[in-house]
Amino acid sequence: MRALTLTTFDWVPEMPRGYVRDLRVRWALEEAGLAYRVESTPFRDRTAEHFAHQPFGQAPWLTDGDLSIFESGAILLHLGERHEALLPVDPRARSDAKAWLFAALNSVEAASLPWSILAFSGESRDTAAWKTMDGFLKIHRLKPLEPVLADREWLAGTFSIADILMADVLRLVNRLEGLTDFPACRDYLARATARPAFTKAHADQMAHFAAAD
Ligand SMILES: N[C@@H](CCC(=O)N[C@@H](CS)C(=O)NCC(=O)O)C(=O)O
Repeated sequence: MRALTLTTFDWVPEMPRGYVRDLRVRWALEEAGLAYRVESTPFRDRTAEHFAHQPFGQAPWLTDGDLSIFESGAILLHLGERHEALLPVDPRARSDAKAWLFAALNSVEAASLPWSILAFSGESRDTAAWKTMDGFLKIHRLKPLEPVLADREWLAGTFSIADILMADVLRLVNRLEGLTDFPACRDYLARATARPAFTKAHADQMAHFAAAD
C-alpha cells in the first residue's frame, strides 16, 4: 500500500477555518478508511516547492507514492479509483457519480464561488452585480438542483465523491444564507454532514489550524 500524504496550509485566518478544501480530501479519506498523514506548507510565504505541487500556490494537494495530485476534484477522483466506498463499481452509477462530481465543481461551484466572493465583500444586495450573481446561482443552479435532491438520498444512488463535493460546495452557500428557499438542498446537506467521516474531517481541520495559533 502506497503512503498517502495530504498537504494543506500551516495556518489560515479564522474565517475560512472549517471550509478549507483539504476538508474534502480528509472527508474522502475518512469515508474510505485509508491511512494518511497531514503535512503543512506555509500560508504566508509560499515556497517554490509549494508551486511545484500546486501551480496556483493553493491548498490542498495529495501525494500517493511518487504521484502528486492537485485540485480537490482530481484528488477525489484519484481516491475514488482506489476505493469503492467513494465511487460505485456499477458502470452506470460510476458514470453518474463522475458527472455529478463535475457538476458540483463546474456548474454549482462555478456559480457559488463568485457569489460568495461578492457576499463576503459586503456588496450591497441592491446592485446589479449582486442581483445578476444571485439570480444565476439561485435560478439556474439551485432551483434545478432542488427537485433532484428532493428525489434521492445521494446523487449517484449510493454515497460517493460527488456528494462530498456537492455538499461541500453547498456548505459555503448555506453559511451565507443562500439555501433559505431550497429545503431539499438543506436536508441533503444535513444528511451529508451528519456522516461520521465529515465530523472527523471537520474536527481534524479545526484542530490543525488551532494548533498553529
Ligand atoms: N480549485 C482548487 C481551489 C483550491 C483553493 O481555492 N484553495 C484555497 C483554500 S480552500 C486556497 O488555497 N486559498 C489561498 C489562495 O488562493 O491563495 C481546488 O478545488 O483544489
